[in-house]
Amino acid sequence: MDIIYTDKHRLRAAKTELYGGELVPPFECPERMDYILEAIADKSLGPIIGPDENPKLGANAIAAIHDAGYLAFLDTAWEEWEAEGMKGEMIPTVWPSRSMPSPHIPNFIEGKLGYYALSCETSIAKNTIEAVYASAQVALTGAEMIASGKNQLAFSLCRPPGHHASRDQFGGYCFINNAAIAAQHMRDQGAKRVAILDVDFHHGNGTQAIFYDRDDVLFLSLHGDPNDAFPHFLGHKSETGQGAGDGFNLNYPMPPNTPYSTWGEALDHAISAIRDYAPDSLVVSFGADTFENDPISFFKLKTADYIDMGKRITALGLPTLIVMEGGYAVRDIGTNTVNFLIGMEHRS
Ligand code: SP5
Ligand code: ZN
Repeated sequence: MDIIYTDKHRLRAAKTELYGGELVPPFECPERMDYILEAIADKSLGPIIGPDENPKLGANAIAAIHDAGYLAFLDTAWEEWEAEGMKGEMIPTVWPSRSMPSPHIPNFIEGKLGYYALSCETSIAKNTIEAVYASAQVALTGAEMIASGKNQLAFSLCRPPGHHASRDQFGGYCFINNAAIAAQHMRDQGAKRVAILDVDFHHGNGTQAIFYDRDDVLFLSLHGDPNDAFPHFLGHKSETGQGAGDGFNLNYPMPPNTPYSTWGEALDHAISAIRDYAPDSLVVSFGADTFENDPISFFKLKTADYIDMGKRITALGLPTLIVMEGGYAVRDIGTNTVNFLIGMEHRS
């Protein structure tokens, strides 16, 4: 399977994450990619190829999915922060919260930071945005390979991840929604319907919000119940889409300690919904944070389960782009991710 990857992810090297009232080294760290690459080499998967260098590839998709003001904020955020003499990394301290509805966009960087943030564990640091755009390019290159018919399968090894990023908010370690821009690019290149299956432990709130009123992109997410897990304020079963998108959003929230047997039943349900939708292509938002030893998550999937997961999804027989999302049990992320890829390669 072609694997799209660039070392530019290393530019995303924040030193801080606000966790449990302390500033800790971020769970979403560069070493995640090293362990995945090592496991890929061990199993001789590949080839590993760099992203397309054409800066226009997928530019329309990024502009279609994200708000222009948000993108402009990301572009200059760090400079504005430094210019104010701030000593640490960018962590928001104020939001337009429920008691301050209908906000204006402030001029001052601390106000803008809160306006465009959906959570505050995701510190913005120097060069973060360069890595974000490189990650988007990795996603778009994979989308192009599927859309052009060159590939039936491809793996965009994106870092930073994307599925928590909405049209105009970053958070949950995400800035540009890689899966969403990939799906949009497939649509722009002629796919009539695209399905996005999100199997990261966390609900793909950004992806859901982006496509919530659309029927040309079916979104399905299996995740920790938002009553108990990040992002807490989206991902309930009752959220099924609106307007033209009514019926085209499917959530499968599951409780703490869910084993693969139960998780797999939800997967089978999602797979049959995708089959009924009959999309031209599939995007899988893959996170390895469903693993039993993930430090911030609570499902109980085991290493061998990822092979079976891949086999079940690939049985759909759809042209499929896999996009990397989360996974924080760093020593096991390589084996678990590669097992999923091996399962995905079982095609008849
Ligand atoms: C892409 C992705 O996987 N993003 C995840 C972002 C999660 N950020 C918030 C983490 C808060 C975790 N609290 C867990 C308490 C466990 N004892
Ligand atoms: Zn996650």
